[in-house]
Amino acid sequence: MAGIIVVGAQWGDEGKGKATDLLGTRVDYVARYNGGANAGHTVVVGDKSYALHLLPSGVVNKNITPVIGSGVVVDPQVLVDEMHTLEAEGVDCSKLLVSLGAHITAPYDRYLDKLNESSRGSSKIGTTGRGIGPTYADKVNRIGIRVADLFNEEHLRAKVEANLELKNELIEKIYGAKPMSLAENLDELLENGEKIRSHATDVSLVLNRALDEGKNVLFEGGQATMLDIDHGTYPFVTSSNPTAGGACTGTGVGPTKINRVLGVTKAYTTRVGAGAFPTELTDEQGDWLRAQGHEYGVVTGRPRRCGWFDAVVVRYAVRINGLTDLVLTKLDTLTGLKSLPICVAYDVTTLQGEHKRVSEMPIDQFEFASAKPVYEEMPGWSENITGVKSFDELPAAARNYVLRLEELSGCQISLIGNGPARDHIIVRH
Ligand code: 2SA
Ligand code: GDP
Ligand code: MG
Repeated sequence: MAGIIVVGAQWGDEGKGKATDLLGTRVDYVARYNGGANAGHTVVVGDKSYALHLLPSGVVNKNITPVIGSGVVVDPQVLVDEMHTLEAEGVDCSKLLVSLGAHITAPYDRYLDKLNESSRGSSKIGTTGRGIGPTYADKVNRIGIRVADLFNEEHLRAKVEANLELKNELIEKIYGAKPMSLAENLDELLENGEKIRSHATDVSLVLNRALDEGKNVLFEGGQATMLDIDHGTYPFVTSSNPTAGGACTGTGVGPTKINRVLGVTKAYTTRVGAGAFPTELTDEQGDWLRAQGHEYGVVTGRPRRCGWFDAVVVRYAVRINGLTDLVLTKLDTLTGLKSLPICVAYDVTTLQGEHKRVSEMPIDQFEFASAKPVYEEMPGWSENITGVKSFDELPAAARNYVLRLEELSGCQISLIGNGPARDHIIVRH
């Protein structure tokens, strides 16, 4: 029996899709546990690149059963489109299982996400516009619509009607926008509901039975630790729990069934959306990293903000998630730099005006927003390292950089990504 969690250790887009795909040869199920159509997980197989949003990255491996847990918010339109696109490319999605308890994103959620963002002026979160916040808000407010609700027209109509009454008041009175009709919500949900009906099941029961039978389950997180609603840089976060605990609540599997927790981190840092980012580079150096690393959003195409490796962030992720291993990706992107700054602490100002140096993540977001990075520098390397097969074959400077990140993070770096392809990986442990 083995439960493995893969979680983002920074602000997302660390390469979780690739890590999940890599481990896929050893697992029977891959289950998404949080987030929704805001996720963009890239899997490169041969000369094909798949951008997955709702489907777990394991879907591209025919031996794996892909699963969507109840902690995920499912936009049925995105799910149906994504399955359709993948099927057309020869990827079999017939084994997909979707929790009957997962909440669904309705057209009014997508609309409200966009209206809410455009009304916030300078305090925008920079959401993906996929209706994530409004869907989770309804879930917590106990007026959400779940997958099981899609399969009875009368019941669904009553729920959508009641919700629309509230939403349209908000849409018209607060946002001054055009209200939505029942038909434009209900028709889409009913039509897509029919298409996912055969996939809907009790995911907790399936996964627990599989684990009890000795099968391996990989829990794939969307977004990342610093975007966690409880432990991230609130309010500049997503509305779910991408952290390891979310894997249990988001699938109905207990923590005693988890054996390993893998945190994925880039060899530098990126963030998409608003919020403080202490090591951000807003100069040509940042542009260089964005160009080298092709740092653009997989969902929205937005340029990602780029900066140096932040050991305060990754050490925090090690603690919050109880990481057993780190997967370090994109080491190859740093090739060609003379010197590599690593953030080891922050100089912060408290709300009371006190200045201090901290090496642990400030929970107070006022303090975090004031953080100035304290750097140490490591020498860079110029040799092409893409596809190098063993740690010992890396240039000494690259090895030393990895060893220092490991030391500062407080967790073993077990896998090192040195290129986008499936086999661009160095296995250390
Ligand atoms: P939301 O849409 O309500 O979840 O947005 C809230 C914040 O969470 C961030 N967020 C993300 N950050 C990184 N990657 C994500 N997925 C896409 C990708 C992003 C894209 O893989 O590239 O295409 O823009 C993702 N999803 C949500 C978001 O930027 C907000 O800061
Ligand atoms: P995710 O959201 O964490 O799954 O990550 P994304 O797919 O949004 O972004 C990661 C990007 O980095 C994708 O384009 C991957 O193909 C690419 N990638 C992953 N690992 C590596 C690596 O080690 N080197 C390089 N050059 N690219 C990588
Ligand atoms: Mg992504």
